[in-house]
Amino acid sequence: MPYDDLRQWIAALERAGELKRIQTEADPILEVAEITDRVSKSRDAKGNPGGPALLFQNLKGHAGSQLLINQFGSDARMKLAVGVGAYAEIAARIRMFMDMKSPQGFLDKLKMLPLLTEAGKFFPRTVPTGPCKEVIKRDNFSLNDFPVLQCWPKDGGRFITLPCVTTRDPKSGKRNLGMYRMQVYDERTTGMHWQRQKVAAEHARERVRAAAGGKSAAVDIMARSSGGSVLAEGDRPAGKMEVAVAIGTDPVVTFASIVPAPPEIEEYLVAGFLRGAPVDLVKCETVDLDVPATSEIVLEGYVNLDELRSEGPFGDHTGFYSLEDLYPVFHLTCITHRKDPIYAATIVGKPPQEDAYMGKAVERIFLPLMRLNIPELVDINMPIEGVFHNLMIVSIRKSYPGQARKVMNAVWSLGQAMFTKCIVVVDEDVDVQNLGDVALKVFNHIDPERDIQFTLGPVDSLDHASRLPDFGSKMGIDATRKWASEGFTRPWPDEIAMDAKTKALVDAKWNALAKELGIG
Ligand SMILES: Cc1cc2nc3c(=O)[nH]c(=O)nc-3n(C[C@H](O)[C@H](O)[C@H](O)COP(=O)(O)O)c2cc1C
Ligand SMILES: [Mn+2]
Repeated sequence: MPYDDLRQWIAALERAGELKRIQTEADPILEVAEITDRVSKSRDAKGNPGGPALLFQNLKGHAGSQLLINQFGSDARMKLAVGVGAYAEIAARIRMFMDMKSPQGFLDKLKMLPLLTEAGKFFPRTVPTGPCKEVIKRDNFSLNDFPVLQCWPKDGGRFITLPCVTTRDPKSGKRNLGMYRMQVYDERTTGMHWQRQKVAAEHARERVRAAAGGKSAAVDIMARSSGGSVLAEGDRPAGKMEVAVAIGTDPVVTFASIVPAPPEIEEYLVAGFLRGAPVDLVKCETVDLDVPATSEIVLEGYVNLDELRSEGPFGDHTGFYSLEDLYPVFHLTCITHRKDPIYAATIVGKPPQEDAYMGKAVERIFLPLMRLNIPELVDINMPIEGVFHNLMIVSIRKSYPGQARKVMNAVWSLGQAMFTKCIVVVDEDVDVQNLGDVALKVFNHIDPERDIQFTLGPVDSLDHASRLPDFGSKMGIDATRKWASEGFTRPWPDEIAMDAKTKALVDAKWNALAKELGIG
């Protein structure tokens, strides 16, 4: 059963023993982060990492406020959020829809009806009103009313860390949801950290292009003072772009905000698919956008197309601070919220933290979709310490010479996978989920000079090592076994394995031997 809102989700977490209420006073400045970080890095009685979700109920300076954090912060909770026991269930549902063939006759059409009926449930619905309108503040509102966190000592200030930011594509009218952190500048102004390769940034660029009368095809609206924009600072056209932000939604909507959906696909549809039920939306008060009806808090406002402001630093999920840079500025025009709103937050920092489990869910759910472009893909692993964009290990079924390099290029061309700094390609007999197996085979099998592929291209904005911000090099390692058709003619050794007969002999003696040796 899908959760209708954050409160149903909190109740479900509590029933599952996955939530702890914290009555001890905690300061949203640094203290909540330190507590949550320790919990994230703890293990339960069974040795599972992540700790429980935390509902802080006694926040310094915010009497009566509640703050939810670490809601996705374990494998079990992330699966509970999307309502599955295993991500393979979602992958199977995706495949079911992808496998749809054109019906050949009446019977085929009949068989397809249940699928089509199910698909009908995915589309969001607009409803007249909802709980997020219980309190509407068009004036006298302030972000200081909420226990917004400062996560790390050198952060530029307080940041809204779990915002579902919605914008509209001026051309197609489609709505996007993206999670882009927001630095609180004052009671009614924040930063808007959409990185230039993300969908909301493109929505802004579309508006700049239109306002510039098509003067420029290539506009970097977030050009640093060092340059990089075709439009000089003074030439940027004036104009506004409406933005709305939902904080504290049902867990699937929040999760949908981080999925790298193609720009043509509304995340509300993704959320509907994952929930198996539509997301109910309500119209905003002061902007022409829709937000989930049951959101705890909604911030409405706009971004000026010609305004940038220094944002950061911010302790990020790389384990390092992302540096100060110029980003758009969000001006609030209205806040609506539920009575006694629950503020939802996360912290990012050295892994593992909450976002690691969200990333793993994305990895598993997107595998069947990646196979649409890369059919030879067997499995992928983005190890948590690789912080998603630094390392992707992929196994492939190799069928022709040079295929590993084709796969690298395919990954680098695939949406946000373009940011992957290192790709390691192995044959299908390597278990990419077993990093020991990967290390053994990869480093045995490569001739480094021959097997490493470098390329240049866009890199993650969070990469602090690239030669330039957002632009740098990437590396692929072809660790597949090389073929004669690839110029490798030396004999290839067999992998060591004991023969079955000897194994059976030792199996028969093993109980006695294990006792004698004192091993399990
Ligand atoms: C906790 C968290 C914080 C994030 N913060 C940002 C951010 O500040 N800026 C950004 O561009 N992406 C951020 N992301 C990643 C985006 O949410 C992700 O790339 C998403 O796909 C963007 O949506 P879009 O493809 O519709 O642009 C964050 C992800 C998570 C899980
Ligand atoms: Mn999107």
